[in-house]
Amino acid sequence: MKRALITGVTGQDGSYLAELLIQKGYRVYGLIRRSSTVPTERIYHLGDSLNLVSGDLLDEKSLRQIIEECQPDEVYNLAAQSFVPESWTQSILTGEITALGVTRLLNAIRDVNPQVRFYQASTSEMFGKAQTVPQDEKTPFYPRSPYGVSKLYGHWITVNYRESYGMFACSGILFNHESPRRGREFLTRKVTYAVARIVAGLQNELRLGNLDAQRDWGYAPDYVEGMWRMLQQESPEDYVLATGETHSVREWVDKSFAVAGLDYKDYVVVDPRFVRPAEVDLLIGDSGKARKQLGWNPTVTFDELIEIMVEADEALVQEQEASQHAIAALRGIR
Ligand code: NAP
Ligand code: F7E
Repeated sequence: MKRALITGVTGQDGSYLAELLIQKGYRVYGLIRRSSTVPTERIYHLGDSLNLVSGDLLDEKSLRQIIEECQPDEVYNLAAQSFVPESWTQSILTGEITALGVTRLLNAIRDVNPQVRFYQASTSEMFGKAQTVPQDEKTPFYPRSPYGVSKLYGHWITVNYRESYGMFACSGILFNHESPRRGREFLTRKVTYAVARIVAGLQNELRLGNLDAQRDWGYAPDYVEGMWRMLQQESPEDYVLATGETHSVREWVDKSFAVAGLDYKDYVVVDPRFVRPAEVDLLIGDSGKARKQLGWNPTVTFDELIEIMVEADEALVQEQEASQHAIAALRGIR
């Protein structure tokens, strides 16, 4: 039985990757950081098939202990401060987790078992002010946020440990990927959740920032499959995963409202509070290398992704409303 450790297991990708590896017969360990609240909403359904271990990317000793205890064959480093706007307000913390956290984890692996196969969650945000269109593994980087800069460090330290110490370390340069498990602060989910609340009569306005940015949006479960495939190759390499299509934020908004039979212009207000100090204007990936070498292909189209997310949020809002009503009824309020 192969053993895998996933950092960031409570996040969108971590939860899908844990499901995938459990399904493939792995013994899966998920690193979870100490919190006074319970951040296990996305992995609760996995029950005892997922083994939770306590640690933090800020604490190298905890990482070394975990590698010693779990003896993983593969480590997937998905943990990060991943919300771009927050990286301006918490720039040092973002660097500590998203940049230096990678070195801490690589050091721990190297000390305990340098044969471990390592996946680093790199990002299209490293292309930032994109120097070529589309972007592939050879496109020069030009990050536009403290998050992008931190991820670029994580990317290069992964390449460097591969070249310096012969470690099996891969960097997956993933373009935006979304799902009903996406955090509600990210654009796609912020919009689909708002649409569901508007349909339910709970909200009548949605405040957004720049509607003109363009992104290459795919479906998260497809992307975790690509991560796994990278670690099954004979030699460690870096790969871009992307759909090869780009769409504007406005298009995402327009189509999400249209799925519910609404016109976004009746609800969306542009609010400068959500405009970033520096924007990534246009991302579109060329994943030709991954398609050829990994046999990887995205399976969900842009329109299908929007439908999946709007429908999931409509169901979620109905569920939330029903439980609110049930609680209120129990208290004799209604
Ligand atoms: P996410 O939902 O924001 O999840 C981030 C995870 O990191 C959470 O489990 C979080 O734990 C954990 N984490 C944060 N700080 C930590 C620390 N100090 N120690 C240990 N764990 C910590 O992110 P995602 O969308 O799943 O993305 C997964 C990874 O891929 C991230 O590294 C992201 O930057 C990268 N990426 C994402 C995309 C995308 O489109 N989704 C594209 C390219 C790259 P808590 O639950 O405790 O907060
Ligand atoms: O923004 C614009 C915003 O926050 C997308 C992370 O997973 O993908 C993600 O980073 C676009 C940007 O994602 C709002 O300005 C307009 O142009 O959903 P987002 P992101 O910044 O692309 C990459 C690949 C990662 O690696 C990151 O970890 O939408 N936008 N109005 C808005 N965005 C947000 N969040 N909120 C708005 O109100």
